[in-house]
Amino acid sequence: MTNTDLKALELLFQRPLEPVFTTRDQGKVVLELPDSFYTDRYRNDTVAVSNRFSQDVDLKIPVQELANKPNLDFAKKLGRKNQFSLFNDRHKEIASQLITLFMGAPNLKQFVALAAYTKDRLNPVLFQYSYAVAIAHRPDTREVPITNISQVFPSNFVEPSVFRDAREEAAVIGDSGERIHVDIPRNYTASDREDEQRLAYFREDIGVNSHHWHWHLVYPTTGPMEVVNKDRRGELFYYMHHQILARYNVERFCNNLKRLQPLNNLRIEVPEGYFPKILSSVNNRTYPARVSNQLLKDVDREDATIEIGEVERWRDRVLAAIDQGFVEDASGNRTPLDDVQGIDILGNMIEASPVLSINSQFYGNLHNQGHTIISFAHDPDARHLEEFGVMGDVTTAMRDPIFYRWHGFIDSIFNKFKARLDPYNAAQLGFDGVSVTYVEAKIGKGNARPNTLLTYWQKSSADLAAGLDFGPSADGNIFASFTHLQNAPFTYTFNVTNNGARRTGTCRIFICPKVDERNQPLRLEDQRLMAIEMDKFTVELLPGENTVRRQSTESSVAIPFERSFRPIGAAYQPKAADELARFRFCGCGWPQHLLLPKGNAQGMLFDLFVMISDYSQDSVQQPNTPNDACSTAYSFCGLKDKLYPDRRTMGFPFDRRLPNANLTELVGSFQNMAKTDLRIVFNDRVVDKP
Ligand code: CUO
Repeated sequence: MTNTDLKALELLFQRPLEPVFTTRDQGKVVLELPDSFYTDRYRNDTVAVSNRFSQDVDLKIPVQELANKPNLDFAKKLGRKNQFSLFNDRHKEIASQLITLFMGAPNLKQFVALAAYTKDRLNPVLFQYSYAVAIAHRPDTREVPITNISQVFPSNFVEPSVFRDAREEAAVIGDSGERIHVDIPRNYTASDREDEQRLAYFREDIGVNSHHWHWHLVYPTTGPMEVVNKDRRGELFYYMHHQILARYNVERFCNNLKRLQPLNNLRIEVPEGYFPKILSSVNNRTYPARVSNQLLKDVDREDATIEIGEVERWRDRVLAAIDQGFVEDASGNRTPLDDVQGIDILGNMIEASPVLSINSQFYGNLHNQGHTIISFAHDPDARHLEEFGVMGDVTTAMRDPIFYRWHGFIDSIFNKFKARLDPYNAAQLGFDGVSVTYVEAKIGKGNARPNTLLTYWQKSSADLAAGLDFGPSADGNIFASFTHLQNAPFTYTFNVTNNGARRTGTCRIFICPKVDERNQPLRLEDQRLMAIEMDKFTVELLPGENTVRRQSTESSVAIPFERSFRPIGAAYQPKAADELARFRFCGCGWPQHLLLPKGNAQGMLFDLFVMISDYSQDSVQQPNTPNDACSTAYSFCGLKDKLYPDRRTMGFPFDRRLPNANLTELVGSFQNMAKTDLRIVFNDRVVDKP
């Protein structure tokens, strides 16, 4: 990146707790601040401090004086050492004002100045979130890569003893090339006495949690309208979380656990406890735990108040609206919940976005306040001065088994709405003259058995240096190794006959579990709700026979490992323009290493389903905006500054009831669909990342 202002912006993601005047990029770069930017603590020492940190740097980036210093009183309620929650109304309001302030900076230099000035005066998590939202949405910061949250706040993602090891390694071994990779232990949150621990590899995966953070960053609920009001955002809230649940349920089957129980009763004890053990870097305390069999309570604290009864009232109103088939705004105007707009209206209303909800006074704030009640279950009236648990924070919520139970309940509301719509009919499902005659998924190029896919453990490493505040700075990266599920890359091959002129179709690939945890066959209705989207892409069909090939690594739901965990620093940035464009990623996307569920040792059985739908019913007329390099995971994340690129409702064709009794019949009735049995075999060994 040549422009030093863009460089400065990238640097502000590093070392979130350190003052802005300290060095960044492994001690190589420093921002030169106007004296008036120094906080009171350092105001009398500006010369000494800036001299100290500007020795031995390669680059000094001057920061402009601010035309007007902003009044930051609106953020005072959230202290620098408090936890920040996107589910908390007051915090969201503060973030909204800060995002508006950042978006309003008149040019790049003033944005850099504003960010540099505010960073040391605000809660660090609030700053990093609002700052990243602004970077993702300002037209002049398109080139700035958003540093992965697991690298900005690594303590939210990994077991804390690793930081002691990392600091020791960095302090003792000067040359970063000689340092060993410190090991992040796995399976450290509970023993196997806790059945839910079988899913820890999924819930506590770094890529899963950083995806979730990034999704909520791209789709905030508050802020300026141009940031919040995105095409089909309410529907995507439903769909992205619905897919997480489908995957979670399937993952449970793979581990001999039964389907999750939606948390539809807030008045009985919650059997699942969770002891996260991770540290919050803002206050250096562990996130509070929730004991087993905790009863949820009304929350009555200075930083949050919510009664369970209120959440239940909102739930009942939302369900009544679904049963009636319409919603009402504050003036009593009715909007029907139809098969196109309905799900989007419900998504924004249930999540809820106060600025997009059709009537937030009446339908309330159901999903967010559920997070709040659960996250304060251990200290609902703050008598113990504890902050919220992991459910209060989008970077950590997916670690807790209860996340899936709460979202399972939210998902059941959306599914109820979808079940009220007519089943898809032949005109919607079919594609005349197009037939899929062969389906296969196969590992590698050699003689692998078709339709047998493989998962295993892999040991990889991520660089934690950017987030190690007050750690060693002048000498390079600090790598931590961690073990995660991985799948052997594979290729899909489909033969498609086109009995007409050249035309375009959309290829939609899903895997549906065939059996439950007891190996019992699932009904189509269950398969439909647990169908996992694997990929979606456009295909050109020539007249006659066509062979469609697609790599698993090209999936429209996932992003590659390297995008989630790229090392920090100029040395790691590609130089060529096209590579740089690809590198300018958005970190939103399901981690490629969890594209496949784990399967099991015997080989877990799935239906691999493929459908070629009629592109003339799928296509979207895009506004004329520049191409975007973050398009890889568009099924889950949409496209930056563009419309969602598929006109069908998300999850099509499995988002609504289907006209057949089972999947075999469905595929038999529509030539443009096909399926085959697929086995996913899990091999219980750890392989080092090549
Ligand atoms: Cu993503 Cu509840 O919406 O955590």
